[in-house]
Amino acid sequence: MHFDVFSLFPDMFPPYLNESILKRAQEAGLLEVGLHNIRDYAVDKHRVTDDDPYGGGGGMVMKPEPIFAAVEGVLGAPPSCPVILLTPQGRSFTQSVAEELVQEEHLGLLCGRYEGVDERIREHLVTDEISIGDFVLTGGELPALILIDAVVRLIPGVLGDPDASKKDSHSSGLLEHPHYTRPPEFRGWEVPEILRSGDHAKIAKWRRMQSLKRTAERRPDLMEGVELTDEEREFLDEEETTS
Ligand code: 21W
Repeated sequence: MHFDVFSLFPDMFPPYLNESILKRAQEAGLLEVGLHNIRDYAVDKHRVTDDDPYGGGGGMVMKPEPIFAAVEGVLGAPPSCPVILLTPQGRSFTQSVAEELVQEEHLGLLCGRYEGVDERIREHLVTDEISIGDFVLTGGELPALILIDAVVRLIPGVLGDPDASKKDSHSSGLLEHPHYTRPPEFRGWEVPEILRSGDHAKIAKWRRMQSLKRTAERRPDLMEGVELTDEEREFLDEEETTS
């Protein structure tokens, strides 16, 4: 999969992209990320990329010319792939959006700064707008990294276990059960006996019940789409009345 990122701060990307799983994905030829500095496409003497808003008010707006030149220079005119603007006004990024985007071979990611981009960029260059959540950041660079991270781990072969991403809590629709590793006792706190019993059917059932209990407690909104057996429903009712 190939991403081309357009930003005023492309140096923010390599420190994250060049570690761990994303580094390995690039070494394996499963991921390619082109980093493009929008300022390199500004042709005036001072290479200006922003300007005052028409109509007045504070803040600066990213100018259209350098962004069109950068995106069309790299991706063609019109661009040969989707161009996603990271913006607080975009549709919310979720696991299902990540699953949709991993179907694409090539994506352009445009990172805004300041108060935002000239509206003509949205109207005539960008094909999709994505927000990573309802909080205010300083720009689209971290959102672009988050999008890349979530999408790349869904590319077959990127995670060690080919089915690893299918076990994700957000794919099953439930939060995960508790995890334990050695030692069996730490500061007097023991690992649940059942996990050390070797009885895999019992362990699977315990994990399912823990998953349901956690999800019901912490994310009741996620329980909407979950199908429960009679036994699971009774267990949850019991948990609710005893806690
Ligand atoms: C933050 C740009 C605020 C524009 C007065 C009223 C990309 C982002 C961003 C940013 C504004 C994402 C204002 C979640 C985010 C991003 C920078 C406009 C200014 N002044 N997802 N409003 N959160 N943020 N507000 O911030 O570019 S995806």
